[in-house]
Amino acid sequence: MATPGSEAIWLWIGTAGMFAGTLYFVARGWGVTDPKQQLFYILSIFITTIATVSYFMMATGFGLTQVEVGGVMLDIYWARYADWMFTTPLLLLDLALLAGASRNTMYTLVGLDVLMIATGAIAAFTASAPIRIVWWGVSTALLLFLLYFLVKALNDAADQQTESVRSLTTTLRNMLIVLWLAYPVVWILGTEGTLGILPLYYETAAFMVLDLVAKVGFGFVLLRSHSVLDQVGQAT
Ligand code: RET
Repeated sequence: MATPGSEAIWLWIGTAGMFAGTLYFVARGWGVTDPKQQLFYILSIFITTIATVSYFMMATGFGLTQVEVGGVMLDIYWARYADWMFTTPLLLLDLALLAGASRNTMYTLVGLDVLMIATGAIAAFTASAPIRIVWWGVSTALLLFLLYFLVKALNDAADQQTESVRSLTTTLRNMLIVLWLAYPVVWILGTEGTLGILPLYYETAAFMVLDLVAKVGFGFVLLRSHSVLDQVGQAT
């Protein structure tokens, strides 16, 4: 267990933001009785609850460790990877369920995603700088393939949806693509990438903003209209 530096401010803001998002989803979902709608609330609430725990762990230093790379000690927030390992599959499930994608599509998306996060975590813990970059490349390749597969699978499912479900699916899909592509960029520019471009303070701020938009922002857009969620699974 190490002590966070000045970047702790962003981790506390992240904790507060994830907690506020959780409370909002719980309050909004309180009276929802339709099981189909409840499932989207359950997923969204778990996503922000896991992130609240993870941010609190990081802010208090439990989620922080150090890795020696080329004689330099890097501060590595390992709790991020534990969070992402669970929350990114849940985000993909949210979108796949909304789109009415098949079970096989869901398994494939989750499988690719778990591999992407696992290889990203290996990158973060590797002692050799060049090998870190190789793992980063493997993880990024998996992300690109995942996004390609996602677009294709959602397109294939599109003709079975009502117009408003299709439009919400497209909005969330586009949000997901833009936000998720930013993660490997922040990683490689940040301390993990060992190129020394983005100091830990700014990197932590960037991940915090991305995490908040990708979880709370995504859930907010998803749960905004109950009448749209009502139409999930209805053919046009
Ligand atoms: C890592 C390591 C380097 C390569 C790649 C990565 C991708 C991470 C992603 C994370 C998404 C997180 C989300 C969190 C929600 O709050 C692991 C940084 C490709 C895509 C959406």
